[in-house]
Amino acid sequence: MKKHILVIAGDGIGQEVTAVGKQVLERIAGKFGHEFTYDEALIGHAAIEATGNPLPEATITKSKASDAILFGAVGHPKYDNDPSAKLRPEQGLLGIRKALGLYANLRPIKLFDELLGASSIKPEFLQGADILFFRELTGDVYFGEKGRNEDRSTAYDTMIYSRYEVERIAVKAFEAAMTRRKKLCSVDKANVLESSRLWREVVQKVAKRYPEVDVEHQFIDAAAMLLIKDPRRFDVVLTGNLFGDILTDEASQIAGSMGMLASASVGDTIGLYEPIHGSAHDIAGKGVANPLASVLSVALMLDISFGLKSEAETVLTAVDTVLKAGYRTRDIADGNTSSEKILGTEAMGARLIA
Ligand code: GGG
Repeated sequence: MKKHILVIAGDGIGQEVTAVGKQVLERIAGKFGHEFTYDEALIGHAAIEATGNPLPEATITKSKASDAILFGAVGHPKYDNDPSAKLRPEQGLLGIRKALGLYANLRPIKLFDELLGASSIKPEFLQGADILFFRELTGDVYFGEKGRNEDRSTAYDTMIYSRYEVERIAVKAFEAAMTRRKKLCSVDKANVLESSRLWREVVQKVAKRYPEVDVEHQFIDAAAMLLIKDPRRFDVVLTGNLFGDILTDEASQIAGSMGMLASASVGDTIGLYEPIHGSAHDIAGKGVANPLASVLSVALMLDISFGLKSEAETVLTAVDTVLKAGYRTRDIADGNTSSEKILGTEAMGARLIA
C-alpha cells in the first residue's frame, strides 16, 4: 500500500514524540511491505516564529494533499501570561481542525495491565477500564463568537451548537457503541445551559435509531466524579468540545499518564492523529517525554485511515511487550521500576522498534 503522510510536529515535545511515531511507521512499512512517503509542515508557535501565522496556508495545502496527518503538539509558555497576545499557537490547531472538517475526536482510554500501579486510582477500581471518548471538535465555546465590551471590562465566549453538529457526532458515537459493549453516556450541562438542552434533545432523537444501545445522560460535574469513582461503568462517552477536553485529561489518570493517550480526529475526509498532551515545554528538549501517545496515535492512523488492522495490532503488541518487559518512561514509572528500566524518548522508541 502507498500512502502519503504529513508530519506536523509543532512545538515543544511535539518534535521529539512525533519523531518516534514516524520511526514506528517506517518500521511497519518495512515489515509489511508498504510504501509511506512523508512531508512536513509548520504549525503553532514554530509557525508564528517562521511566518507570523500559527496556521500557514502551505500547511492547509499540504494537509489536503496527504492521506493522513501525524501531529505533535502546539503551545508555548510565553503566551500563558500574555492575555493581550493576538496570535496564539492554539489557533493553529483549532484552525486546522476547522479547515479539514475534523469534527469527531476519538480518545480511547486504554489501560495497559502493566500500568495498573502507575495510576493514582486504586487498582481494584481500574482493572478492565476501557472507555472511548467522542469529543466534538469544531463547535462549542471554542468556535462561538468571543470578545470584549468597549472598555474591555467584560469578556464573553459563546457556547453554541447546531442540531447538525450534534447529530453527526452522535451518529459516529452510536455506531462505535454498536461495535463495543453497546453502552453510551452523553455528557452535558442540560440543567443550566440551553446549548446542552439542544445537545440532549438531539442525542435522545439519534438514540431511537439505536435501540440496542443502553443510553444514559450525565451532567458534566457528575461525570467528572464518576469517571474517577467507577471508570468501568463507562463504554462510549459522547460530549462537547470543552467538556471533552477537560474530561479526557482527567481520564488520562485511568491510563496512568497523559503520555499514554492517543487520539484520532476525523470527519468526512482525511484523519489527523495526535497525542492528547500538549507541548510540555518544561520537559521539551530533555529527551524524557513519553512517545507512547504518539505511537498509539500511529496505531489509530493505520487502523482508521488506512484500514491496516494487523499493522495497528502489531504496534499495540509492541507497546504491550515493552511495558511487560518492565520498560517505562519516567511519567509511568512507579516505585517498583528499577532505574535502568527508565528510558528516555529515543531509547523507548528503539525498544519498540526492536
Ligand atoms: N496534541 C494536543 C495539543 O497540542 N494540545 C494543545 C491544545 O492547544 N489543545 C487544545 C485542544 O485540544 O482543543
